[in-house]
Formats: sequence, C-alpha cells, structure tokens
Amino acid sequence: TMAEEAKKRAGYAAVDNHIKNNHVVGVGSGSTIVYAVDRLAERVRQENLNIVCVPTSFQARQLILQHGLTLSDLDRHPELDVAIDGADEVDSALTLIKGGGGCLTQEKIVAGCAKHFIVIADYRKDSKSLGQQWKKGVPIEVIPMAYVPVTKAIMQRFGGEVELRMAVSKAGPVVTDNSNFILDWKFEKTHNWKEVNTAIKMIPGVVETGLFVGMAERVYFGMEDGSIRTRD
Ligand code: DER
Repeated sequence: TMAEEAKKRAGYAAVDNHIKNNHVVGVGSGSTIVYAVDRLAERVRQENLNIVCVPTSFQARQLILQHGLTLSDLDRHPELDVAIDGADEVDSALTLIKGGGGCLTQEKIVAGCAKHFIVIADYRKDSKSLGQQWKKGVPIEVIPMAYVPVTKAIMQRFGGEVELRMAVSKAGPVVTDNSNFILDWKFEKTHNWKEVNTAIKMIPGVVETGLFVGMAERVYFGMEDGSIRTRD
C-alpha cells in the first residue's frame, strides 16, 4: 500500500543517512521500524559493518535476532550513537505521541541514551498539532494497582477521557513488556505538552508517558508521492 511504501522509504533514508561503522544502534518498536531493520541488516552485510543493536521491546529483540544482527543492551552500551524509532503522530515542534504499540517506556529510555534520536514515519503521522490525525490519545504506562487513581487524577486535572487499554488476543488488559498496564488519555484540546508530560509523570503510579518532548532530532516522513520530507 501507499503507506507501507512510505514507511519503507522513511526507514531506508534514516538508516542510509545516520548509520556508520562501529555504531551502537537503538532499535525502536512498531511496524515502520521493520523496514529500517531490513535496510540495516542489508547494509551490515553489503558493507561488512560492525554494528550492535539495543532493543526497545521483545518485538525489537526478535527483529534484531531474526535479522542476524548483534544484540546488546544498556549494561554494555549505556550510551548509543543513534536510536531510530517510529511515532504515532508528530507535531510542528517535533513533539511525538508514541506508545500505540505499547512499548513507550523502553523506547523513551533508549531514545534518551542516544546521541541522535531519529524518527521515521509515513505521511499519516505528519500533523501541525497533536490530535489532528491520531485519535487514540496519549498512552501512559502505569503500575497495575494504581490505574484507577491515576485515571481519576488525569481526568480531574486535564479533562478528556482515560481508558484502560484492553487486550485483543488475551482476556483482560494489555500487559506491557515491563508487566504494567497502559492507559490511553484521549485529550480534548491542545496543551503545553512539556508541562503536561511533567505533571503526569509526577502522579504516583505513572511509569512513563507517550509524550516525547524535545527528544527527536529529525523526522523522516515518507510522502504519498514517493518523496521524503524531513523535519528538524
Ligand atoms: O508504539 C510505539 O511507540 C511505536 O513506535 C509507534 O509509535 C509507531 O508504530 P508504527 O511504526 O507501527 O506506526
């Protein structure tokens, strides 16, 4: 499809422009990153690159192993050269909503350990302000025993609706790679995302939010017409 082609072009562009020999690479989660890992494995073989990869989820770990790439971790490499990951939505200030796939916590940790955090996305993620295209809200990872008070606190302070993310192929709530629950906060107006991110993180029981504020260095958008658009 057009969107899949756009994801592929964004993934390839990011890998071709930012990956160099001897790099330690953070590998994101979701569907767009699959194209980037395809290209990374191709380059490693063609150019005989020395690359190690740090995953952001069980899914990313499987991707790394399935492509015969060298798996590493933050114990061995607490500082990465580059992290590449997708996004659910990007605004004009490069604030991201992430966590559509439920992997936001390790993604944010790995992104924060990288010298360069590069985002790859198709044109559907390219918004002026958050909420224009992504309608599922901001994912928030919470300690399971606290999900009700956290839900109440968010709705009282910031409005909107907050829903516990329920699993599809498992009875009950989604359980993250970190054994936590996910809340989806369907906000109803634009906010100061830097302030809201900090305020939500301070609520007891919140592990992480899917608001990535001031973290992305560059976004590669694959466009409908086959072109690539970058935003810095
Ligand atoms: O869940 C996540 O954080 C993913 O990285 C998400 O933000 C992008 O997933 P996609 O590439 O499948 O759209």
